[in-house]
Amino acid sequence: MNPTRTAQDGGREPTRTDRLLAALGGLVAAYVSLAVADLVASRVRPEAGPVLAIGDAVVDRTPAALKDWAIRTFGESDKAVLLLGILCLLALLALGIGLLALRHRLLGAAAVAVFGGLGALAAVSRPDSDSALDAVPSLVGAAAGALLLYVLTGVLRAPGPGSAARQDRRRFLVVAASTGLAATGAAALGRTVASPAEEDAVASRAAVRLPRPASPAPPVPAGAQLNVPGISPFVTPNRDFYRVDTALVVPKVDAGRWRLRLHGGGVREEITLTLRELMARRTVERDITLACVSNEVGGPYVGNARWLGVPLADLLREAGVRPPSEGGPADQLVARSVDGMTIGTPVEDVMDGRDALLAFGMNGEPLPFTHGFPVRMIVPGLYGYVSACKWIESVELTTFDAYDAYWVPRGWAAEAPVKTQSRIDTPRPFGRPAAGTVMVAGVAWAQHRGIRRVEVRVDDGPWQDARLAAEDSRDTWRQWTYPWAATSGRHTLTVRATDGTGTTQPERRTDTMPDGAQGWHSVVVTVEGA
Ligand SMILES: Nc1nc2c(c(=O)[nH]1)N[C@H]1C(S)=C(S)[C@@H](COP(=O)(O)O)O[C@H]1N2
Ligand SMILES: [Mo]
Repeated sequence: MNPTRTAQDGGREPTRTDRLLAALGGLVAAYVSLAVADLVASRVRPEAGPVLAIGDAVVDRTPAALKDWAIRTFGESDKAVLLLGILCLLALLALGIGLLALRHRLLGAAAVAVFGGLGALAAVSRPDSDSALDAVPSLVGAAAGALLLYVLTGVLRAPGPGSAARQDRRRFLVVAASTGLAATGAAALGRTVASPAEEDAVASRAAVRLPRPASPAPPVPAGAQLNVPGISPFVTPNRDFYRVDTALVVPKVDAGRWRLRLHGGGVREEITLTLRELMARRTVERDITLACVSNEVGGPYVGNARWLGVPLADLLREAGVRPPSEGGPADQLVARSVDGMTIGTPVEDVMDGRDALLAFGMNGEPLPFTHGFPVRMIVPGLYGYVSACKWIESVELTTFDAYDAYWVPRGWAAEAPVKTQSRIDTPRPFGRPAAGTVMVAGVAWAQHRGIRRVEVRVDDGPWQDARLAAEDSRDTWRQWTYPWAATSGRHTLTVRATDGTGTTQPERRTDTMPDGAQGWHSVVVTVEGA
């Protein structure tokens, strides 16, 4: 302890209680600054809040292998885990800053300001940040936090021994608690009262009237949906559809302000479309199964929906774009989203006659915000990260040589057709079905090639043909069942599929990185009874 400094500042010698309170003061100041920043951000732009901005910066700088691990380990909670980690780290720093402020009031306040500056920097350096206004939440929050810390430590260090010190501590606690409570209340209010921008987006979605498709999807064949408890439904309801993206806050786009820009190499004339103009074009409706490259064998990141949209190839032809096979200069189509995602798709695939869509409808309703409202891409046969750009705002024609889309420098393949997969949905792993006939059932997919055959094997027995549900289209998954005469004991069930080209899934499991997992899915169960 340095008595000179204390004397210099006119305060008494800090005790252990003072240090404890000072650390607490740091924590409260950090909390208040984040709450104030959150409140301001809720009025400006939710993504511009410091925690989210830092979170986004971390997401973009996370090595791909780590991110893939996070998706696999924490599933759709990966984002919550990341934010919790950031908050814990900030809390530790705040305790330290509180102690620092006890020694040097101004230095402590300055440290809070430095963190505010970092938050502001992260917010304005986001690819989707188009205004210096995004710095405001962090800066205002930091100013509030710095001021509070300055005041709190001032109270702790007021001169006077004994009973005066006790009074100071009481005052400290009253100021800390009341500011903390007030900030909490204000931030909570900010969260519940939608910002004007968000209200506009929600209203614009409610106002969308989907056009009647010029080319409707044929009705799903009666036999495509099997009546087996526990099987994945043929059509995945929107609320159950998996979600994978890098957005910490779901972008809420106002459809009235939305524009799609088509430009780049081989485009005769740049095209800009409003949603109304896009929906006025020739629309098609198709059932298409979407899968994520991060889906492990047997994993949940796959779903099937009825999409309504406009053929991307129509638009490209109209703009004068030719695929490479017709001598066009661009072999890569790069889609950009409002949140700065870039997704590269082979121009050849988009223009080879498959139903590559700019989709605005999903299972009969406008795209949910989480799935890309107002418009996203869907290309049958390609993993989502190389085809399914959500919240799309532009399409650029370029080459694979000239440009790497978001995931490519992070170690994922530039081109990634979907690999054939089959999954046992029921019985569940480590299930305990009763002896007798057990319906083994699941789904198999090989988008754009179709599924020709599914086989099931019990333990090391021979492969047996499963019964395939009717095929809806080769772009959709197919359900299958196998009635198994189950005998008691532990058994391993394994499935494999053969696609429309006659190729059977290889046995060996591979990693999801760099272009999708393959291998057979198996499930171990214990059959009970006779
Ligand atoms: N803007 C944007 N679009 C995106 C992504 C993203 O992170 N941002 N993720 C892609 C990935 S990896 C997949 S698998 C699909 C998932 O679409 P879904 O969330 O609607 O299921 O969206 C794709 N489109
Ligand atoms: Mo994905």
